[in-house]
Amino acid sequence: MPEAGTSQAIVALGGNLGDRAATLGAALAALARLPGTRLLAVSPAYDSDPVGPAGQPDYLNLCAAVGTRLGPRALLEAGLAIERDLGRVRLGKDGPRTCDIDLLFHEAAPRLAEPGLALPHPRWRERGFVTVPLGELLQMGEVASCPAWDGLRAEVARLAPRTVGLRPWTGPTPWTTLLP
Ligand code: PH2
Ligand code: MG
Ligand code: MG
Repeated sequence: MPEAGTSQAIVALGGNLGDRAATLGAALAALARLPGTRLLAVSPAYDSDPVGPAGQPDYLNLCAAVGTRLGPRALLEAGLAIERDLGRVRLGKDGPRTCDIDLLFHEAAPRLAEPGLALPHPRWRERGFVTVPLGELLQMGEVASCPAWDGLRAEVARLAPRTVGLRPWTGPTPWTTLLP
């Protein structure tokens, strides 16, 4: 049951430096600890070919849904703070990183265009490492029954599945302990 005053929001996580599964687990744990926030579902994870400058390690990518009382700006800034806490190194556009947390959708702000914050995320359709786990997330638990995502679910289902360069992750998934 959705709680009054809470909205669902969907984030995409990725990283390609250090112990990737441990880092994504720590990022999800930190998201789950935000005020008025709980983790609703985490998609399957994918080991993915890097998009961007050549010569960087493969990424680990997944999508997750939270129920939160935080608005989009507060959630975005909390995600950036978590990236910093996890020792994010920014090595140029599309360069290697320990942890990237991108806010894709927020139920309370279906469309938003502010400096540094556009919703839906303007590039969410462009990359299989987002659209593939997103399609799976939208079928999971409380996310599947959220009417806010009905249009999105239909749109993702119409996209050509872009699984090239994606390999289902068979390594550790420390985030499962965070789930209800
Ligand atoms: N993120 C980027 C650049 N390239 N490639 C993969 N496979 N996964 C990512 O998350 C990713 C990327 C910039 O955010
Ligand atoms: Mg990104
Ligand atoms: Mg980012």
